[in-house]
Amino acid sequence: MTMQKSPLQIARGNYQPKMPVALSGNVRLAEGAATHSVADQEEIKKLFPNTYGLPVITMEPSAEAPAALPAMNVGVILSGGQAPGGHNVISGLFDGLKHLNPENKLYGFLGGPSGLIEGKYQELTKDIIDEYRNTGGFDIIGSGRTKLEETWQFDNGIEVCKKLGIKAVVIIGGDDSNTNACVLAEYYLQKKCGIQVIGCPKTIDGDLKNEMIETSFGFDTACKVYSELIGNIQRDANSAKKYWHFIRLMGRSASHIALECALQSQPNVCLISEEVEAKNMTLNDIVEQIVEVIVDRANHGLNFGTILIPEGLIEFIPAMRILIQELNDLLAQNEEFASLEGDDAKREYVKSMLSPASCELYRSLPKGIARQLTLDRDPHGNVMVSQIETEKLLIEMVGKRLAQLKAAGTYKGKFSALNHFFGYEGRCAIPSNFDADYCYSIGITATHLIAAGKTGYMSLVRNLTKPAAEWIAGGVPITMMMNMEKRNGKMKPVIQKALVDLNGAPYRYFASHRAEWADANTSYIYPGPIQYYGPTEVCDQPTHTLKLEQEGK
Ligand code: FBP
Repeated sequence: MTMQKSPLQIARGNYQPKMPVALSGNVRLAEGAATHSVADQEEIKKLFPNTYGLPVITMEPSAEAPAALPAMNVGVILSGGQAPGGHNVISGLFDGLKHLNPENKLYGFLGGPSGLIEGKYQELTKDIIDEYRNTGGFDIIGSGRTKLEETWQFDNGIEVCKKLGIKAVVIIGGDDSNTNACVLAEYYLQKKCGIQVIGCPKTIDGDLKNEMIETSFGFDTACKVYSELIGNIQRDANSAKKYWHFIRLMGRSASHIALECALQSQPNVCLISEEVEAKNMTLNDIVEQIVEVIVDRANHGLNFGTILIPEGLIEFIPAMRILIQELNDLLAQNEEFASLEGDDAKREYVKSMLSPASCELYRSLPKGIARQLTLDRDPHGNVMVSQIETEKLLIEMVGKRLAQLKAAGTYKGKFSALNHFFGYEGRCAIPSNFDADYCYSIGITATHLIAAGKTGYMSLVRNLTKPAAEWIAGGVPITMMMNMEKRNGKMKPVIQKALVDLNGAPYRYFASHRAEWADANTSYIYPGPIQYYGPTEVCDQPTHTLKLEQEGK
């Protein structure tokens, strides 16, 4: 059965991603100086003797055609949460491979990393790839969150790759998946099995970025989708003038998405988890901050507004963090807890095991939220913050506080609140031109790294605030991004996560404007939907975050 398509889907199928000049003809790889990990250099060097210290690579245009290479097979894995542009990384890989040698083959491992371990795969042919060019989603081969960490998994991977004649595996994932890519690359070098591993920087959360990686793919599209929705809500709020909208946004621990959406839409309040932590704020402090804005606007006759809440907020409130840590330890492989029937029994058990301070906090939370805090962790040990309805918790607490103020005669407004959570709405959107172009280049770049025999590298495309023709492509050793962190009670080498930098230009811009956005002169921006065709200033703009970080504007 042929897939039915909208006119936009059909048009996007024919879109030609814009590419850096350096990737459009023959390419040579230039190597820089040896690198070091971002921290804990001695430990990381010891753990990664074969992949530590490799040079950064830059792709340069070359007048010479590359030496003909024998045909090769490559495997690709999509790992973790969906992010717009994943299909374009795969199309870039496919086109790059076929350009090098039409006999080259690309295999997709199905359902994430488990596809490699279990030998579940599909050859990706031109017909398949053409169906998915410039589309959102990860449905071409599916994704999964299986953690690649055990030797038996790596060894199964060798067997599967040998069977398929696979020379290299490309892992498209976030910080945890790329950490695994590096561990795998090191193991395969130690085993001398000849299988290369290349990572690609994916996540809507925007927290996989550093000195070399300017942004992860998907962040641009997801933020544009959420900002459109926030803008629409703001226009509705400004028309009806009767609701306060509490909008929680995906993004895991980091508040990059909330911050970017605030820069795009100028809401009345945007909470930034990293600031909450730096100021050691309690839940009550946050409530007071929101209440102050609501009361002030009510004094001007405005009983409406928008409040953005990063989904990871709860983990950054110091007392909550302690509670969550205690719950993590308590729930880790706890069969007694798992065997309890019903929410009440579980709640009583948890209360009996917590420290007195955490127990008090746990008891003070609405039951629904307390239950959400005890839901299963993901395979990397993370609390699934997307399941915790912080926006409802805040509505309840703000409502109670306003009622007190009303009773005391210091608040005369009306408080009617609506809750929203935007996350899944943006993760599979049709990639913006930025993400479509960026991802295609990431895929092509990965092919060149493979052809040059590189392993333990992340495919890199930078200079992203410039037109695509001026982008710089290359590779960065994954060990360069690593440090040691405590995971499940043990120190482990991991890619350092980038949280919002409170000294960085995006946050500073926000902090210096938020008072204007909060006050009675409503200054909402209505960004409107992503545009794929039209003037470049409408269609090809990167995020405000990227522009502020790279160019200070
Ligand atoms: P990645 O870190 O794998 O890119 O996932 C991003 C994310 O969308 C987070 O923002 C969110 O908290 C989480 O995935 C939700 O996970 P799930 O898809 O398993 O519900």
